[in-house]
Amino acid sequence: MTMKLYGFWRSLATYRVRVALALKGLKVEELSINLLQGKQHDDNYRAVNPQSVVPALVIDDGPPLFQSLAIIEYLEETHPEPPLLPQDARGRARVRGLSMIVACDGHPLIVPRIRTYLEREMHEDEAARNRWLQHWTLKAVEALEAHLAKERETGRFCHGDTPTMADLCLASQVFAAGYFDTPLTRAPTVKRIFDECMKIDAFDRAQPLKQPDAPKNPTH
Ligand SMILES: N[C@@H](CCC(=O)N[C@@H](CS)C(=O)NCC(=O)O)C(=O)O
Repeated sequence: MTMKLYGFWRSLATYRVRVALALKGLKVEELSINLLQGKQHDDNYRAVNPQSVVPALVIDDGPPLFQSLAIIEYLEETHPEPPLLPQDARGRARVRGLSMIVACDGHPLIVPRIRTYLEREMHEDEAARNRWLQHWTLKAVEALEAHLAKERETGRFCHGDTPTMADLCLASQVFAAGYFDTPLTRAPTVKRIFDECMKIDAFDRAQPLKQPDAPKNPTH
């Protein structure tokens, strides 16, 4: 089996998939699509993912898989060990819910195409755009915190004592907070779980600045 992951060093959705692949011990060839240079809009990448977003995962000569949560669920079904979803339906609903706070509600508001639209179509200046990015980043962090701090299913990780899909999403959201100088002071549980995640090699090695296509002296 060969796997090709189309991604980009600072892509948070790619990060989620990269960690899932690493946790499951799957080897993948990574192909960098430079989002800062707009390469996601090139015809040859649109042939892979017509939405012009990363990640996309191509397995053997099958059709590309797209959307990070769908890809992670596919990996979970085809490579169940170690599990990234709980055994019980209620637990799976909680993990998926936490994941979606990030992947469906928080993250979509801060991606390059939204930032470009705010700038070019809405004529928002940089200060206003930064307010937007920080606001929506913090909202997702606070929503995670509200669940994690009070729910008894929270353990060393988001759901119990082993990492689940929710932790991949939480970690990606904390990288977003880093990109946009969003303090985590009001989210101590999120910060604690992030620190636990980063003790695991798969989370650490997948992090944006450790990718081969990351710049040596990055600016956000
Ligand atoms: N919901 C998608 C998000 C995909 C997405 O927006 N990816 C970003 C990078 S993290 C991207 O490629 N953006 C390109 C753009 O906005 O032009 C997922 O979870 O896979």
